Amino acid sequence: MDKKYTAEPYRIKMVEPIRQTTREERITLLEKSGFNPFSLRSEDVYIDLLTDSGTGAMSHNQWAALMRGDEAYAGSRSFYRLEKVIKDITGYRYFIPAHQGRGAEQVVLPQFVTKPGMSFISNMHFDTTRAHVELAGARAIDCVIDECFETQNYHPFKGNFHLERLRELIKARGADNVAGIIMTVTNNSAGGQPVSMENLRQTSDIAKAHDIPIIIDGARYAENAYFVKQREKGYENKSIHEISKELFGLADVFLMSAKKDGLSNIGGIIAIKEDDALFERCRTYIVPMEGFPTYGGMTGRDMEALAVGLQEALEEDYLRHRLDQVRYLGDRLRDAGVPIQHPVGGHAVFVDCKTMCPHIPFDQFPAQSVVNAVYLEAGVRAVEIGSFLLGRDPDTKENLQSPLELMRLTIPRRTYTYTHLDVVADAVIAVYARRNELKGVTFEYEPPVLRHFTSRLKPVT
Ligand code: PLI
Repeated sequence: MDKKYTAEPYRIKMVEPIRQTTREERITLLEKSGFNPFSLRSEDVYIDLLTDSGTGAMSHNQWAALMRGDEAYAGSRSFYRLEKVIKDITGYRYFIPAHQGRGAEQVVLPQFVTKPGMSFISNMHFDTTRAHVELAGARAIDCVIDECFETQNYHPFKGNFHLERLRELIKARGADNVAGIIMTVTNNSAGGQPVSMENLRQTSDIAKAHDIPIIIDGARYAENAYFVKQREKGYENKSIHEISKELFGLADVFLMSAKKDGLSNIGGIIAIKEDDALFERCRTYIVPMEGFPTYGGMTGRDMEALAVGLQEALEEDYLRHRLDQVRYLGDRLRDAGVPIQHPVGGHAVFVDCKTMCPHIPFDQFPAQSVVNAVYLEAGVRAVEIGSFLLGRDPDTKENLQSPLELMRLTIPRRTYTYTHLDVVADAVIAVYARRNELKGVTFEYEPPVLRHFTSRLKPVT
């Protein structure tokens, strides 16, 4: 393992105490949570790796920018400042704010669903994106390369579209039944895996040849651009800004959960390249759903913080450290034999719990068992991305089997140190050592939708 790591490109100005609990306390807390760490109080978590969404630390410049917030209902100065930054980054003509990524999805995606029987095709839909596709009356089809599911094998761009399958899908369904092609960068659901520019270009060419709109789901577009710079020939000497601009040039619409690479605690972005009619429709819909088009559910101060955060997230010193933290945790686990999605992606280490615990069947949720064991071990909260999250077939009501059973150790931006990551690694390695003793879980209460958030579980005896 490369023991060296990139030191923090920042120093600490303010601290937030976190508390370690005892194992006895955690046994009680986990039981009370229904063996579902979503129901834990954050103060009972020592290191919180549930998500990188809205959990990052803001810089002093962001905190200072908050004070400039103009809270005018209409025409806020803060809106115009943010609009300028977004136009500069994307090169697009139009911007509408939303309260977060799913707010942007609920306004934009239905605009492309013009008749029954339509589908969106993505390398991989994130769960809220899938939900909004379905709520709009369309189907969500994933079309990622097979290497994405081979966790132990190296591939530099496991988020890539399967181009041949994409062509076949368009042919089989008919281009006018494809509502849009959604490029998820990075591909969150299978490991924060990047998509190469070459693959994005070819995907864009296919879409354009069939007159299909292209939408970027770019919550982590800056991390993707950094991977392109590191791994793709011809991009070594380009800036992250230039690489990102090239990505935006391939698409028609950019949707973003600004809670990730916007380095903000809240916020969403709708940016439209040049389609005046689409912009007018979205501007109309944003009002009843999110708010007036110059705030869209955000406060003026949050727009100010986002305007600064978007620019900071493109800085190479920041990105180098950010991705090296993830790499460091991944290396520590791999060196100890823990199976992970390899190579690690941009925002998290994904532990392959199907390989780790083959004795636990998919419908007893092996990754959820590992998540619970890691909490008991050290108060570290991770999240299951597998069959528990996937849910049931809407028709048969049978549990769907996910191709991967993953525990996501998601690293918030600028928040934890390498020492914290050592605590995480030690906990996961300790759980791995006694993986054969882990037992599955089953339902005590199962809600009808998005069950992973509020289910109560119990260990299988
Ligand atoms: O959580 P939102 O509504 O701001 O964004 C939804 C969303 C859209 N696309 C992608 C790729 C996401 O990762 C995403 C949210 N992700 C969360 C909450 C996560 O924990 O990964």
